Amino acid sequence: MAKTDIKDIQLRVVFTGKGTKTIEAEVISANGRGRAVAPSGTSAGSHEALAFPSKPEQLVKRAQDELIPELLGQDATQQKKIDNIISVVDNTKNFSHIGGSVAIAISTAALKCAASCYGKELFQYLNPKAKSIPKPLGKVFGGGTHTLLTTSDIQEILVLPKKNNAKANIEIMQNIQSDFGAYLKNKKIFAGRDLEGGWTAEMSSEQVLDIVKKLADKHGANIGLDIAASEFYKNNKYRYIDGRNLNAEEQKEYVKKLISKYKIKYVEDPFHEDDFESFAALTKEAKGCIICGDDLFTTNPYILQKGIGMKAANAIIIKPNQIGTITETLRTVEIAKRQNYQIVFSHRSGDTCDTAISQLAVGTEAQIIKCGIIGGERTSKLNELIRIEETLKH
Ligand code: 2PG
Ligand code: MG
Repeated sequence: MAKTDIKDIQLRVVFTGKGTKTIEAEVISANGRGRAVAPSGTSAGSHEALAFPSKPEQLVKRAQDELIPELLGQDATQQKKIDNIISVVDNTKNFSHIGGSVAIAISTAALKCAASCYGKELFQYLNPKAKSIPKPLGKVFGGGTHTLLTTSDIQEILVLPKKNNAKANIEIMQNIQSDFGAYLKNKKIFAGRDLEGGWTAEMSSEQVLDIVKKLADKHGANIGLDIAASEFYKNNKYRYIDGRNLNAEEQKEYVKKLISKYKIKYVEDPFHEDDFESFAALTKEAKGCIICGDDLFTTNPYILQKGIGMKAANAIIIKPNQIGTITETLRTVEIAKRQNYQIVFSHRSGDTCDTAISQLAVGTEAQIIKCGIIGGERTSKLNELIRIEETLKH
């Protein structure tokens, strides 16, 4: 048995920060090992891999019976082959047999095992030439399905700091977050935290944006939005809590108004997940703004190709668990880069302290990483960026 051959794979059920169960995988070879946990989404796109077709415990049992025997003895450095075996054993289009969470946990753990066999960090193993750190994009305020307590339909009001240094940028996000907290306290606004540690309160999106804009200007950041519009699109209209029911054209005008009023630099999912036409129109009209597809593309190379053909968006969210394997994730990244789409690696609202996305973001030379502001399981990913930055300087 070669030193990089897989000699054991362990699977277990663990928890995300949201409190839901998920899958952890450990892939072990003679001289390396890798551990990875599948994150899970709340506002999941309908074209994503099916994370949990059965209970997590049943998925572990199924993988132990059907998948792991096929993977034992395989070379951990042969990522494509490993991912192909996972897909063949699953034998569905969206991992609805083996489970997307099992697939991405094993696939990522195999990659980490391969990197550790060579004594390298994942980003270096993936790309020895990688040398830049993505800018962090962090959520200050949560609305929509990420919270119980809000009058903001927009799921995420984000900030994108302007410095070229991970630590300085993380500090800027933190300062904005804590100043926003001070504002809430001062105004005696009853507030809580959303699923990703963002503030949440009974405030409208525009009330929040008025404050965040001032704080972003003060600390040196731009503003971003994840509208997650599929979540409030019902019977052909965007249905806002304040009673507005907007058609696609009106939604586009409203988003454009927000972009110009608050000088917004990043807008994710401004329309529902199948409306490529409106994405294309906004991308054309909102010059200079990053228009990013998350639920629109679901990290799927075929759906991305369709978007490229229609000129929909100029950036893509990359969430490995949306597509289920590292091979397909990297394929989507390559296609996007060839078309000059910006790459935005992203966590999920149900996440853990796994730091793979920080490593993958650097390894693929992504421009942006969206993994929240300091707090809970987001801290691990942000601190990992600081460590990687230090490695890159030496
Ligand atoms: C999103 C994400 C992460 P979820 O919509 O971009 O912020 O949320 O994981 O719930 O899909
Ligand atoms: Mg999103």
